[in-house]
Parts: sequence; structure tokens; C-alpha cells
Amino acid sequence: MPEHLPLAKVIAELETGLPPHPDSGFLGARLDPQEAALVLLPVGWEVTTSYGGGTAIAPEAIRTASHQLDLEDEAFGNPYRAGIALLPGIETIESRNESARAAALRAINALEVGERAESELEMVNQSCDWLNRQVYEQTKDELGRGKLVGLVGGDHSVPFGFLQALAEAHPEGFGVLHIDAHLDLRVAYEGFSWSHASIFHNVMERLDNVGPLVQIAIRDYSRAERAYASALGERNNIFSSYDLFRRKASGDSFSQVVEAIISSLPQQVYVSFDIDGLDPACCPGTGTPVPGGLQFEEAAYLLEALAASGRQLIGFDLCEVSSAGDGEWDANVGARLLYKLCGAMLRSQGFC
Ligand SMILES: [Mn+2]
Repeated sequence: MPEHLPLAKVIAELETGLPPHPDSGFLGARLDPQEAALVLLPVGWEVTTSYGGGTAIAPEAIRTASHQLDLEDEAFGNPYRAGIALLPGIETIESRNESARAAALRAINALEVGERAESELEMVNQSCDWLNRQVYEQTKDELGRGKLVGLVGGDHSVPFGFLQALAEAHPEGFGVLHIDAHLDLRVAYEGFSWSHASIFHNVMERLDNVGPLVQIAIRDYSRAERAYASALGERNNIFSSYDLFRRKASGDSFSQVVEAIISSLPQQVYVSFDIDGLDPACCPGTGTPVPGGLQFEEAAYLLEALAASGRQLIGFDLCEVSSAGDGEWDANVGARLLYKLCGAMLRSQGFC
């Protein structure tokens, strides 16, 4: 790891316009996390992935891709000047991810021939419990230091521990803006308690001060998930991808659509961004791509409007960026979206 620098030196270094140090963090900043307003926790975990893979190395791919971003942002100004630091991450996560992933594949193969591999499932569920605890403890520590925190996945199972830490830090509760092609409301998908496809079922069942869950750009879900969403009543609000299209087709402007989304959210908001909520042209390598979805500018505008509404963004995650296949493009879009998320949070908290 290169030496850490104080914020003033980092700003001067970033503003020379020269290529950043190859070993530096997100955006090329060699910032001491103690001097950052916002810290990013990388969580390269993809144990329960059901289709395409490649998200375990996404934090590293996004870090590398971020070095070629220009840092003046049309919506948020200069978020980097508040200090954005990438944390070292969770020790032993790589080896634990690999062994749990191997067990998960054996369990999925057994399932496909009608068998249930109990010991494999138990191993996977215990590994995911371990991951949740690590994420909980690290994000709780950072929140305790007064940092704004964002999380970089990994598959979409990774933010549970962070949401748990936030639910404790905000007993009055908060809403979730969830951008995704999928509802992620399945019950223990494929026998995995902590599946990527179950993240918001787990959140809504286990964290009772979280809600409403406002789900955007949705276009792929099961009957049971839809029924579960309905049963959540006022704790759930879905703006499917087709809903958004239908509103625009019948004459609403995009800003009216965004206004409807934002007005359904409370004062404090967590943003959970599965990159497959975007048009797959932005994320061709993602694990479970679905046609349709938001354009990059639409997502950026939604985040800008959220910050401009006076609501506070109290945390976010960016998940399911893949670096498999032509992963460079996916990581490039991921880095740009991550910078937008940082900008929205920093703006909403008065930092830029
Ligand atoms: Mn998801």
C-alpha cells in the first residue's frame, strides 16, 4: 500500500491533472481514511450468485477504473474535496469467499438433481453469518467515528450487516431507495438464508424500523415475491420499470415521475443500488441482466433530485458490478455510478 496523505495534499495531487498513483484508492486518492468525510468499505463476496459471476473482484476493478474519471461532477460539483477514502476491507474475505462459493456450487448442483446437501448449506449459511458480522462491525465502527459510509459489493447479499448497524444508529428508522431489476424478496433462495435474491426479505423481516422500501426499475420477479411485497402494505412501494415507462408514455415528465418516487420516501434514506437496475448496455457483465431499466442519466438525475429534496442520504451500497467477460466497461460504469452515489450523499449532508 502507498503512504497515506492528508486531505489538502490529496486535493492538490488530484488537481494537478496527472495520472494518479497506480496503487492509490478510489478516484486515485491516497487519502488517510481519518481525513475523509466518506469512507467506502469494499466487500468482494459472491457466495450465493446464481447465474453469472465476477462480482468478488468488483471493488478492485472499480478502484482501478476510477483512476480515469474526471472529478468535476455536473450534478454535485467537487465531491472529492470532502475526502473519499477506500478502506482496506475485511481480512480473509477472499479465502472464505472461495471455500463458501465451492460449497454453494455443490449445494446448487445437488438441488438440480432433486437432492438437498445439508452440510453444504450449513457451511454456506455460517460463512454468510460471518460476513454479515464483519460488515456490521466495520460499518458500526466507521459510523461511530462520525464517517459517512458507502459499501462496494460484491453480490447483493452484502449490505445486511451495514443496514443492521444503521438501524441501530437510527432507532427512529429510515427508508430505502432500492434500484434493481429484481425485487430481491425471495425466502432463502436455493436454501441459502443469505442469498443475494433475499436481501430485502431478510431486511424487512429482521430490521423492523427499516421502511418504506421503495423499489425502482423492477422488471423480473416471482409471484411469491409480489405477494410478499403486497403483504408489506405501506412498508413497500414498487415503481416497476414498465410503470415508469407507462407514466412517461401517458404524458408525465421524467421529473414528475422522480417527484412521485421521492415523495414516497421519508427524511432519512438509504440507497441500495444493484447495477442491473440500469439498462444492460451499462452493465453487460452483471450476473442476472434484464432488458429495460434506467439510463445512466436517469439514475444520476434521481440521485440529484433526492439530495435536492432536503432528504439525508445516510448510507448506500453499490452491488452486482461484474468484472467477468468485458468487465472493464462494467467497472468503468460502476466507478462513475459510485462517484454519483458519493456525490449525492455528500451533497445531502452539506459537504459539497
Ligand atoms: Mn439485487
